[in-house]
Amino acid sequence: MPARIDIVEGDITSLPVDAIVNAANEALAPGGGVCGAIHRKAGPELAAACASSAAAPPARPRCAGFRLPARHVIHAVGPVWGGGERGEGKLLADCYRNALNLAAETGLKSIAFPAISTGIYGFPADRAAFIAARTVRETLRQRPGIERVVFCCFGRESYELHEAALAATAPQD
Ligand code: AR6
Repeated sequence: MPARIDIVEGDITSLPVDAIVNAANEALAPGGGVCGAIHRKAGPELAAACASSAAAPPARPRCAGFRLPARHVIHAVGPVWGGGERGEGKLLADCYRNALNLAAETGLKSIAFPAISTGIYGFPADRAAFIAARTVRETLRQRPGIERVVFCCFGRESYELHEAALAATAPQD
């Protein structure tokens, strides 16, 4: 059965899924935005787990969820928007693809994404939603173990952009 792709509007830290994806920074340190919200709700154990995985080569970007309803947190470092000529689109696609691949390789079935890079990192939200929708659809075709992907949108505008992006990338019958 093909995976379900849902869009929800709200706070990703309330979702009881196998993994939520964190829009992280390279140091995997608690920051602002969705990252700050995830760390606050997970508790200090998440920052401690991040510190030890950031220090251990190769970095292991999957942690337990601790006090979150999600079982795991997958850290993805999105690109900082610099005008679009610095490979930002490919880097953003890599975030979605790598997170889904990691989830599939470790047997996770449901995963929720925030709109990576579209806050503090300044990636245009409409382009980002399209890249997210296209990359998730492409990757799911190769990853039958994943049953549900959630785009967790913070606000109505983001919800509508993801709705439009999913419609624009829907497979033709
Ligand atoms: N649930 C879902 N989405 C949220 C939430 C939430 N609780 N809070 C914010 N968003 P951002 P970035 C949305 O800035 O652009 C951090 O400090 C938000 O509206 O969190 O990738 C990190 O540590 C936006 O649509 O991430 C990095 O340093 C989206 O999440 C840096 O910011 C992403 O916004 C990463 O910047």
